Amino acid sequence: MRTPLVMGNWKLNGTKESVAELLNGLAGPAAKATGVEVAVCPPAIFLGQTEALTKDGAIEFGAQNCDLNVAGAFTGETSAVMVKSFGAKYSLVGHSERRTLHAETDEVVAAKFKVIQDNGLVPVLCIGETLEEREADKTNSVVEKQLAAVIAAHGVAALENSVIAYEPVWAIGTGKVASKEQAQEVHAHIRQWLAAQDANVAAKVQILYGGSVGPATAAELFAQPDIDGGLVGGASLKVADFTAIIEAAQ
Ligand code: G2H
Repeated sequence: MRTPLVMGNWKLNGTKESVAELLNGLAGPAAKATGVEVAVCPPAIFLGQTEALTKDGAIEFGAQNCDLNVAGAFTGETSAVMVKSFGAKYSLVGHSERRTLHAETDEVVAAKFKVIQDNGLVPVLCIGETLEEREADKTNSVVEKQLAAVIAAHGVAALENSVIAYEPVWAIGTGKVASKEQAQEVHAHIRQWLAAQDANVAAKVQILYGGSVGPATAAELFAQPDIDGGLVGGASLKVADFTAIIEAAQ
């Protein structure tokens, strides 16, 4: 009942030329894909180009981050209003690289979640534990705390019109993908924990897995009952790999 979503997170990669090559290369495979939503999150500077090259609607797109403010004296930032004006559907929020490299706390992430949603975009809320936290058996409590910050600020119903991406930090960009069992266990926990608060939200919300997803691992991950697709970094930068991952979700 939940449509799988395969979303590329390009991070800080690309040039005008490589973006054109990648989007033109993905256009055919995305148009042919059935039963799966395809999206990419380019760096903000490429949003206009992405809008122009995805006119057929087969590929949705979003930002990787939005500022807390929608306009004003905030040099270097990008606002949800700007992102929306390019026809974007999504914005990532709380990616672990933002949390660690830009000191975004749970509270900041919760506030950004609301700004993104209030301006007509679907927030893709990224959560996940570090290796240290996993080894200390804190995985469940960490993801609960990250979700609880959004729920405390905006209510559980706010998650209905959002996507959750579970990305164990130890699996991000490391080549160490969580096993299908490890990922499913956390996804199921997230869904059950949400269901205790709102069964409807828990049943509807797409929970993506992220962390070194590649063509070799995508199918078994996506076959898990509580994994509704993937947030894909490195492998989303290659037409052949991302195409294979889209196919694995069908
Ligand atoms: C996790 C993921 C995309 P990668 O950050 O968000 O990146 O697939 O390169 O681990």
